[in-house]
Amino acid sequence: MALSEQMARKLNDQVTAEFYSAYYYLGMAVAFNAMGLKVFSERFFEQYDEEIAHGMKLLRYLLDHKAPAELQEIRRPPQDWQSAEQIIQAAREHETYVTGLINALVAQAEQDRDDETHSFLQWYVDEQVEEEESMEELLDLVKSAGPAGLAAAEQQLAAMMSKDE
Ligand code: OFO
Repeated sequence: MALSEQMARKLNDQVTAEFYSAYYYLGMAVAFNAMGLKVFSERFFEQYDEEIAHGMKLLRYLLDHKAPAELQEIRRPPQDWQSAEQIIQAAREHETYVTGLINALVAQAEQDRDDETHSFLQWYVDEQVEEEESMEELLDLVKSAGPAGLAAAEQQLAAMMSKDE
């Protein structure tokens, strides 16, 4: 089924949102690196890769449906982070924001009675549940560690990351 004009436009906007998420997390990876928190930095480099994959999957969906695909500007991400907790809190809030964007796409698919896109988007709905949980877990980790316990938090995070591999 051909995508509606609104759906094609919203999916294009979501490609940009995913690439912006990648860039947003890349800025966080660089900030963690500057703070000497190498494991947190690595976690956010990985998140960058995931967000690029999310954007690519959407772009390919547009191309597979012969819908117009237009690459948009990606804005500069914030880079003046003050603490690990501030970064993770912002990442947590960002994932909630992205969940709202995905829900709006699902609503558009329902309005269009576009079952194929609705089912395609289910992957993103599930992914958002995982990403919100994962950021919540990181937030709990930095909050319970406090600024003095970040070295230990890095060790815990390294263990969590190797378990996920
Ligand atoms: Fe693409 O899931 Fe995070 O933002």
